[in-house]
Amino acid sequence: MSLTTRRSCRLAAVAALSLMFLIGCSSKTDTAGTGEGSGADGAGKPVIGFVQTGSEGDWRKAHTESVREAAEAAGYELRFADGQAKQENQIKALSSFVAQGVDGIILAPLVETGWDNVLEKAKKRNIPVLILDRQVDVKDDSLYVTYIGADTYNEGRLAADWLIEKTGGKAKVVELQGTPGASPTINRFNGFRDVIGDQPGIEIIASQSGDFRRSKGKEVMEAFLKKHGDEIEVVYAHNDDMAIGAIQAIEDAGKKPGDDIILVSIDGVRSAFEAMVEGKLNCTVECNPLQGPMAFEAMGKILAGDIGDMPKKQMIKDEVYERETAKDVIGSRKY
Ligand code: GYE
Repeated sequence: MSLTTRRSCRLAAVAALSLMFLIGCSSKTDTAGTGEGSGADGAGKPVIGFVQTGSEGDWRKAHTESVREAAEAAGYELRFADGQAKQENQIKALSSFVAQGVDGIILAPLVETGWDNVLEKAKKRNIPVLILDRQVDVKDDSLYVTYIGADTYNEGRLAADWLIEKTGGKAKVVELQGTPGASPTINRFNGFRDVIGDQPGIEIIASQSGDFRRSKGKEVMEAFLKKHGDEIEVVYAHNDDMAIGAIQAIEDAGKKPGDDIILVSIDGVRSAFEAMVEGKLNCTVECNPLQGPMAFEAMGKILAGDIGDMPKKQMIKDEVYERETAKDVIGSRKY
């Protein structure tokens, strides 16, 4: 689409939105619905709509902050939409950003599937979409420009490698899964299993979703302890928040987390390092949430039309941290 066509489309969208406001039908998807024109229409800064999953835990807080800060540093106007853990909210916010004619969209998708229709809308309007943090499973890959995030499949593998090393390949494990259908849940589930597959001594005796939340992690762990009691030797949690919830449940049951029950989780947030320093968490596999700078560097290139050699997937590298060395590194952690 030519620049003039895009601009007139944008103006049409702004006009349509103004009409919506006039007839008293304002969009309630929080800040997504400001209805102002984009930078290209004269307001100055390019406008990016950011659709976030929600605010399920410490990792997400750091992620949102990183995107906000990077947008400001790179001179963008960021319109923020909080999906509040519902895909339908995220889809509404995306449609609203398309109607506003923003210059670009960053989507952190709650779940992997169900995005084809709304992404087609953005494509039709020539609005580039960058997928951040979690992946999408769409029929047509040209519906987004690039994906930037962690290699969550590898994180699952790293957690399993660590566990085999730690236990000599013998353990009864309970697993706290993330949000059902989310790419990190699927990948951390599969990555872990692909590594323990040839370890007959490692057995997953229970596995359930704790929705990446501390409170839910505690609740599910309480149920696991009730049902399996002393049988449980290891907790594998798809994120640190759920592991911290599990630590509380283990303590409430009169056991010593980190010693009576080994815990390995993923993210590497500050509270996990604190738990490791206290000896209650044994290992965390890092998943870096500070993805804002990479996202805006890519967005800058996208808006400049410089995407010739841009990879479809841009993965951030992660490290493994153990409780034995946590006190030496906690001071240098950035989130
Ligand atoms: O591990 C978890 C958050 O999508 C990789 O989402 C992210 C995950 C992260 O809720 O803590």
